[in-house]
Amino acid sequence: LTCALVGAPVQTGTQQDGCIMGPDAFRTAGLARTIETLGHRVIDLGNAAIDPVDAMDHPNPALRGLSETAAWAATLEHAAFTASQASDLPIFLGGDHSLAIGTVPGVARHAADKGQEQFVLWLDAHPDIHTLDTTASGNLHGTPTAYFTGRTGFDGYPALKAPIKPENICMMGIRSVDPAENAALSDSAIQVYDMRSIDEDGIRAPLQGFLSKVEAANGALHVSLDVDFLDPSIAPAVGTTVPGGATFREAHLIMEMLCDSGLVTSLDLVELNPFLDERGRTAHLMVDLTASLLGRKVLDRPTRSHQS
Ligand code: DIR
Ligand code: MN
Ligand code: MN
Ligand code: MN
Repeated sequence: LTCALVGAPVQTGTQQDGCIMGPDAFRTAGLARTIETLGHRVIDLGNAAIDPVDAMDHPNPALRGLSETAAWAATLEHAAFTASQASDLPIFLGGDHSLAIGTVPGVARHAADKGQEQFVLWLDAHPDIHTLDTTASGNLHGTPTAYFTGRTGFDGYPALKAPIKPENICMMGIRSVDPAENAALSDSAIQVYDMRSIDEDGIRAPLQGFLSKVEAANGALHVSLDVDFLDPSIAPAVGTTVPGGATFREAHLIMEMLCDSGLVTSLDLVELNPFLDERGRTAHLMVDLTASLLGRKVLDRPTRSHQS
């Protein structure tokens, strides 16, 4: 495969500074080298950037970073679309999770051009399904899934060319949901596997079910991996840790199954705040998870080739 690295040093979607260093922390942790060791080609497209923006008004006084975040949407949509054309697998290095307002629409436009449906696997403690009106924290990293599924109330954001169908989204690891998000999820066809469901049934059957749907539709699959999907005991470098997250093996098994499926066409690595890390530990774990997704394994097992 050819993997394209796209740095997205977005931190206007959060309260705490530090995600701006995420892309370089992933590079420092050896992401490119690790991927090359697995027999793939890596092109590093550098970091995307936005121009200075004018302030945008909104009736919700809690909102912060609105104009900058809306500007990132257009920049990253374009970067994601271009990187999808230039590679088999773009990897977006965050940056906070608001970057998915650009990466997901960009890869979805590429899929639509190829006549493919876009699917999204959302690995996160949070569903990030607030609108600009419902967010109480005002942190826009809590809003991307609402935007890219085409919910209203994102005035001033780019119009969506290829909104994601809720039934094409699978969320896993969820364990922190605000009341307005709960209402949004119960009204929607998004498949949500919260931590209780993972405790009870594991990840294998639900993930296999979702991957079968993607395969049957001949779809493109975007994986959005938030550091806080992982338990804070193994991944402390994130501003919004929530206890009771995915274990080391649950996370690797997901990546190994994704690798075996050959279905993944793009990946977000988000919410890493290197300032909160212990000697790059979380960055290294995220790199190792990416390695499992791209073919690192203990024993030889058959793997289907990646669709391009
Ligand atoms: C909370 C926390 N739901 C909020 N959100 C996120 O601020 O809206 N943390 N996304 O990653
Ligand atoms: Mn492609
Ligand atoms: Mn998130
Ligand atoms: Mn999260």
